[in-house]
Amino acid sequence: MTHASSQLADSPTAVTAASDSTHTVLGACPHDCPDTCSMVVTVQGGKAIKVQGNPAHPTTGGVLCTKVSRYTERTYHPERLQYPQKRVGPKGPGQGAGQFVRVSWEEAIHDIAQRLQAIAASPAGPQAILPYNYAGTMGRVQGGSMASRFFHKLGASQLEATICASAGAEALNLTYGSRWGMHMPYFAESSLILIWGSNAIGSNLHFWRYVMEAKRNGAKLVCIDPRRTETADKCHEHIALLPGTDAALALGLMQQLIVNDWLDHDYLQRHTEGWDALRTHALQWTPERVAATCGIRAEQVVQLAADYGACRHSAQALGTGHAEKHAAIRVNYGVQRTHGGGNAVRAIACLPALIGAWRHRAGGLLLSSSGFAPPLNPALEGAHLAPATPRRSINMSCIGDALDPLSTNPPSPALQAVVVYNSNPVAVAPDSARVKRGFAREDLFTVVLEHFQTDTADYADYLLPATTQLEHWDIHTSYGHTDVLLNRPSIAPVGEALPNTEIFRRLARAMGFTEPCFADSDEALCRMAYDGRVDFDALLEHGFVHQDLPEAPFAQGGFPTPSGKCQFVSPALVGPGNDGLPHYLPLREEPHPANAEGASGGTSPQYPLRMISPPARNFLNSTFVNVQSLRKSEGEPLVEIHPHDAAARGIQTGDVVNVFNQRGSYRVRAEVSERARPGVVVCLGIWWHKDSLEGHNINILTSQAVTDLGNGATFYDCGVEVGKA
Ligand SMILES: Nc1nc2c(c(=O)[nH]1)N[C@H]1C(S)=C(S)[C@@H](COP(=O)(O)OP(=O)(O)OC[C@H]3O[C@@H](n4cnc5c(=O)[nH]c(N)nc54)[C@H](O)[C@@H]3O)O[C@H]1N2
Ligand SMILES: Nc1nc2c(c(=O)[nH]1)N[C@H]1C(S)=C(S)[C@@H](COP(=O)(O)OP(=O)(O)OC[C@H]3O[C@@H](n4cnc5c(=O)[nH]c(N)nc54)[C@H](O)[C@@H]3O)O[C@H]1N2
Ligand code: SF4
Ligand SMILES: [Mo]
Repeated sequence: MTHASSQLADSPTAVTAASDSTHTVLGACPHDCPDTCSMVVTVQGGKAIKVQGNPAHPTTGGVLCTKVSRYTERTYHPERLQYPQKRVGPKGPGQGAGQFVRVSWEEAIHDIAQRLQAIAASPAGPQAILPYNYAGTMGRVQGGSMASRFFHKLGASQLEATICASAGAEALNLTYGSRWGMHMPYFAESSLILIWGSNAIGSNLHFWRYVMEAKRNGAKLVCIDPRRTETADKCHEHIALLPGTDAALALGLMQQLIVNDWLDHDYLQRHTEGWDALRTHALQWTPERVAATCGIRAEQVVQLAADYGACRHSAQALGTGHAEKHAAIRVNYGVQRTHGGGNAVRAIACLPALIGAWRHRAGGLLLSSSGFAPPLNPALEGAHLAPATPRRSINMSCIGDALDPLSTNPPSPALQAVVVYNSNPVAVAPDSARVKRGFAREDLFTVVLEHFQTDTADYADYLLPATTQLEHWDIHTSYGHTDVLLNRPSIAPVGEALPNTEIFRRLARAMGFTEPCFADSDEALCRMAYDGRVDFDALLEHGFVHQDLPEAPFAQGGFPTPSGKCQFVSPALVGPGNDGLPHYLPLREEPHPANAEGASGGTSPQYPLRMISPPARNFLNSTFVNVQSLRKSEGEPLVEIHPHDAAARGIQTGDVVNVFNQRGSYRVRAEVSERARPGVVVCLGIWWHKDSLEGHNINILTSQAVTDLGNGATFYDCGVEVGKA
């Protein structure tokens, strides 16, 4: 680990200064975004007045996205939760419901501890308690640490973290052995960039800066996305394939690389495993078959393969001064939210090895860089406090099933308490009718740690005010770049808000947990997270440290798999009925009755449209939806529908429509637009249920079925029909 170089003379430093002076404090953006920006917070008279990008941090480059530039508006929002509250009235939103009274911290902590203790001591035992948390903050300290220690010591059920990235993560682990990939800055040197299942301008802005640099240098940009996004607008080619068909496209590219011999035979032979089997498999995917499967033209497949094949490397050419072209793939999580999402990522992840793209730092693929993070100190999470007997895990993507009193497959013992922090499951988890019915259970004790009264908070028995990133310490790694960042508090907590850590510290004390680790301070937690492996003094001084890592991680192979090779065939998957190769698996809710899977109940001909619901640019999942300036930019919830599909249903822009399927009905205004391709409707962003026309957001329609790998959520595998309301 090297120090950050202090490039600027006026590089900002943290000051804990007199209250009326102006000073700046270095922080880190806490949001679930691959960019993990370094922030400079300007504080005047004890109030944060500005949040800006740190110019000294290379990937941040002094720029934040619009959302986080508005961080002070969110922090000082008039609806910010400022003191602990206890529900009086019924659970949930609506008339007479969602009502709370103010209580003291002492009362709240005492009462919650008593309730949890009673459940833990009952015959059901502590596994009737479930923590539900995700990436409201990506910080290691406010996102884990004290809370993890608390739930380990308690012996609560564990939460299987699948709602976002587990299919793709598992796919990379199986193919490369870890979540490694290209470094973002080297995309600036690439000759061909495939932006595959990513709306980079909206959700990975700092990566997009490198893409723009490559474009200026003559690179060709290809966007592979069912929706014509703002990113697609700026690329040279847009391949608007049907959702969930990416594996077919990847296999079709391989077929063309093989028949035209655009292969790096030396790389394949030295650094890959299972090539003969993959070769035979891929040869079945002719451009015509791919075109029919993906809903695109065969020429698009042929052209893309030719562009990719033109970047073939060879051991001989490298180092001879012969100009090489470098093909880079930025694949993102958009491709892994369908039934076959894991296989799709595996198929795409094989491509760079076929042409030896990994030989140069400007070639290869990036999904996640999180495997490059220094290993976390296990003591931070306190796994040693856990009971010796194994505990069950509850899949967070199926929280509806786990809580719903009408569930046909309820967990045993039944869940009696849920403690929610850093997440808004009522808004973000699939199949929300069942999620809501679960959280509405009168016999469920629900504690929510939050900044705002979210959809989930409406169901809380206790609603506890948490601090924001400006008010607490934290330490961060990234899944886009590879630096480590420190966040220092810049202001005192708003109202009576407390950091998650402090809330769990107090709960631990009230529960009688006496281990000394429950007294660690937040700064101590930051110091111990990567102790020894990250220079904490450098973090304090610069806000970030850079890790020294290989520029081209797989240039000489060296994949962290058991064989050291890129695994086209995954030995871990081989078994009865599984050849271990990446396959195209149709959507579970595939509307074509002709599909082979149809016979086994996979078709839903009465729901002929495929719905996707990717991120909105001005929101971060369900965060920022209540920030007025951002909501104004985003407008209102919409369903985008292609003119052909709209005409067939007599729908015009501005009409209120029902989008519906077997799980529910979502009332929303239609926008007739060619941003949606035929057969696909698009609903951007996770609006709050309570802000939508009939009190339901998009997740009223999505399903709790899980992906082929990693038990992930299948948000974009969702058959629907649309009709005028
Ligand atoms: N502004 C903003 N930024 C965000 C977020 C946000 O909500 N708002 N969310 C953050 C989080 S939690 C995450 S996980 C990441 C998400 O990061 P990504 O998954 O990269 O999300 P997007 O950039 O929207 O890209 C998803 C794209 O995939 C497309 N897509 C949908 N289905 C398919 C498919 O089957 N195949 C292909 N090829 N494309 C498909 C969608 O149309 C969309 O344009 O972004 C993070 N950044
Ligand atoms: N239909 C559909 N649904 C989706 C997706 C999709 O593409 N389509 N995307 C999915 C994905 S990729 C993800 S990652 C999930 C995201 O789901 P979540 O991780 O639940 O993300 P958010 O909706 O941003 O909610 C985070 C909450 O944490 C709170 N929070 C932030 N910081 C703190 C803190 O320090 N302390 C406490 N106590 N609270 C804090 C915020 O106020 C916010 O309400 O949603 C998933 N849901
Ligand atoms: S949300 Fe992403 S782009 Fe915006 S400031 Fe945070 S890390 Fe940077
Ligand atoms: Mo996510």
